[in-house]
Amino acid sequence: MTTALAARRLVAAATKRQARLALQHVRSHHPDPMSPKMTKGWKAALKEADIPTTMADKETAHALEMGLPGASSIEDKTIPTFSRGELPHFAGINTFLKAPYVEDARNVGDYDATVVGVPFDGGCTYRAGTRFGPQGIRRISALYTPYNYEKGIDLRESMTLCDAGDIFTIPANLEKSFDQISNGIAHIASTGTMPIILGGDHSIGFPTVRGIASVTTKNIGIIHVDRHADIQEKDLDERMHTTPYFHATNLPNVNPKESGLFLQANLVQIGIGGWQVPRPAVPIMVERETNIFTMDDIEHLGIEKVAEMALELAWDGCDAVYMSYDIDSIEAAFVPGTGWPEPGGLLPREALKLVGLVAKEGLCGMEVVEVSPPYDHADITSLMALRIVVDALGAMVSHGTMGNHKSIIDKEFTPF
Ligand SMILES: [Mn+2]
Repeated sequence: MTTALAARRLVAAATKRQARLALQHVRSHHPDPMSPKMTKGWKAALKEADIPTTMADKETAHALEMGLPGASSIEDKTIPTFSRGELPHFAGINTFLKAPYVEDARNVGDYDATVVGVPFDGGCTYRAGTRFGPQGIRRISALYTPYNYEKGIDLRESMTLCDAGDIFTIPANLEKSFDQISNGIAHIASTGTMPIILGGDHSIGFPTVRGIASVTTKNIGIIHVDRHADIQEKDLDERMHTTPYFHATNLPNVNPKESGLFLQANLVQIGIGGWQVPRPAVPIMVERETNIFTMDDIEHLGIEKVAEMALELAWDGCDAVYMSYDIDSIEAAFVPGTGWPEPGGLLPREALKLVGLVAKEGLCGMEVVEVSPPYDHADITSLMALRIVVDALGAMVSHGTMGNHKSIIDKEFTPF
């Protein structure tokens, strides 16, 4: 027998075997051979064709104009010589999502949302390093496209985003840094653009909200996701990252309700628990009736229910809601690059679900805090923080609530 004939017989035998196996594996319980077309995955695929590429085309043309035509051997004539815009993902000067850098801070109002870094770790009571948080999040954001397959949206086509760089913080001085931060955030908010703040430790949670609250007469509710309560008056004799919600809920328009003996804060605290909640925080939580959901509550009620209750409580008597997201609310295994890691928190899928549900009703601003790149591994903590931001934006764009907060800005910017 020739080698060729032997090979043909082997192939024939293999084909028969495969046919036999295929018959054995017919799934009788499968409801409908066409049902894969019923999945969200398939529907999302179809949706892509409906999304315009107007802004992407504009960006490509701009990149070519700025970066000069590519070498003659490059077949794709949209590729410039100097990388400009999104591609390649590993190249370029790294703003957040490679959004335009707005050097003249007076121009942030030209955009729907403005990313601003607050590189500050003077409020850390254990591990520092969050001064590198904004850089860490920006660096890994180069990985992302503005398109989300499942949501069927492309941020580039449905909103405008810029990066205003960082606030000039004063490393050794909390109070001066707070004033700088409030100044910056008040300016950003006063222009009508939505501030997206990349922390920084959580001490910035007070001056960020103070900045927004200063340009409106309306009431602001806060949804605070964290493993820690962050509501004692002082820690180590200063307004450290364990204290922002004591001071934020002292602001007149962040604490609008009076119920009985107590001033009831429009603060909702989600994910609180474990062995790191300082006891001095707890009586304040009780006194101000902050609305507390532990991980057990989340397990018992489910993420959807918790989000629904949080929205109801935060919006009650308020005209806008701010979201403060502490990355340490997520299970420590997923966010090693943070100051006070605590096991037993949210899983990434739960966190993203929660953020999407909270943001869909619109936010007047948001922050992601406590990312400490020096303690991170393979950028995973920064990546998670990036997802929190883009998922919030995605939810707002999907639900048409981006820009809704503009109506509350009714006071002129007054410097701190
Ligand atoms: Mn925390």
